[in-house]
Amino acid sequence: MRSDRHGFVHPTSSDITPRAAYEGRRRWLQQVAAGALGSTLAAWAARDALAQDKLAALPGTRSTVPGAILMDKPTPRADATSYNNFYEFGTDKSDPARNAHTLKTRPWTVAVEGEVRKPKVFDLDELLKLSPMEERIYRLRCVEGWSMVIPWVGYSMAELIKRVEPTGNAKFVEFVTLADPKTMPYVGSRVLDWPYVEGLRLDEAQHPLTLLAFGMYGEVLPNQNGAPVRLVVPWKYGFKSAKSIVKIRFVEKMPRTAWVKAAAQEYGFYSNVNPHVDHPRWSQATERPIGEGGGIFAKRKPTLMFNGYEAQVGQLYAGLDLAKNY
Ligand SMILES: Nc1nc2c(c(=O)[nH]1)N[C@H]1C(S)=C(S)[C@@H](COP(=O)(O)O)O[C@H]1N2
Ligand SMILES: [Mo]
Repeated sequence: MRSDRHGFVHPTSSDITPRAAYEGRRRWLQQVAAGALGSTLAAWAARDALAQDKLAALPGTRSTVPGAILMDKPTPRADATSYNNFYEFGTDKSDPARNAHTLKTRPWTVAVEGEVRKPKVFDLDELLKLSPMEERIYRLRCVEGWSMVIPWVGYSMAELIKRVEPTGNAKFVEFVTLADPKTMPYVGSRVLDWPYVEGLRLDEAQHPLTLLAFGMYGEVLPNQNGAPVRLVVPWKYGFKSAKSIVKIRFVEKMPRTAWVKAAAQEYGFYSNVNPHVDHPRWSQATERPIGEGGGIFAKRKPTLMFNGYEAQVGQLYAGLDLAKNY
């Protein structure tokens, strides 16, 4: 089973498991039958369920990292928590909010290993206390062409990196996320090669804007947004921001990420937001802000180089051909 970047499931190959084939076909039939109205109703149902959620408060002091506070109005929380990409829970935007209640976020550990002098398995409570929580308002730009403005809570990934002391051989950082078929219904499918793996160059991971996030909107992360801990890399397309991380590996070679494995010609390792380099199937010049009304007819706005963070991160790529290193 494969889905395209618009979330439609195409049940094509014959080597899929019977269950995945059944679910894929059923979903597809539902989508065809229900059309846009069905999706809208599903989104409303998910919002309704969310309104009853009680999440623990997780405040953060306003970050002083340059570029960390975007002046744009944040996306309404109801949109940021009901329009998601988290393929472990389904490929529809409304699937994660509906399905991710099965995710067990405690106990939770994150193993930090590989080319480091001090490898360590961190318990979530240790990670929560590792460094003071900051609030940061970042734009998240999905490769599909939509964007949100989200007040995250967390601290710089650099805080964790300095505690494990990378060796001279550490050139890249690999982020491995949970792949539990018991709690994640789509991990049995072939939508992606699980676990969802992402990666950064070490200097990108060490950049102060690279955020290890534990919360949003002053509360702990809702499951569908990547609880209990995720990455947020604001100058890269949203898929670099791996959710529900369980392992962080420091390595010498460029990691093969889940999206590179799925379609290397479409999703490169760097995936810096770049309005001048189009995706092979669509333009990246503009984006649709979610939550400003108008649905799919909402007014699009220009996408900015490095998602607006060029002043802070442009120098990381001096001399790199960004059309080749997409
Ligand atoms: N583990 C995991 N992380 C993931 C994804 C995913 O499918 N699985 N989707 C990515 C994509 S494509 C985007 S746009 C963002 C969406 O984050 P949000 O739902 O919190 O806005 O999460 C990213 N992280
Ligand atoms: Mo995305």
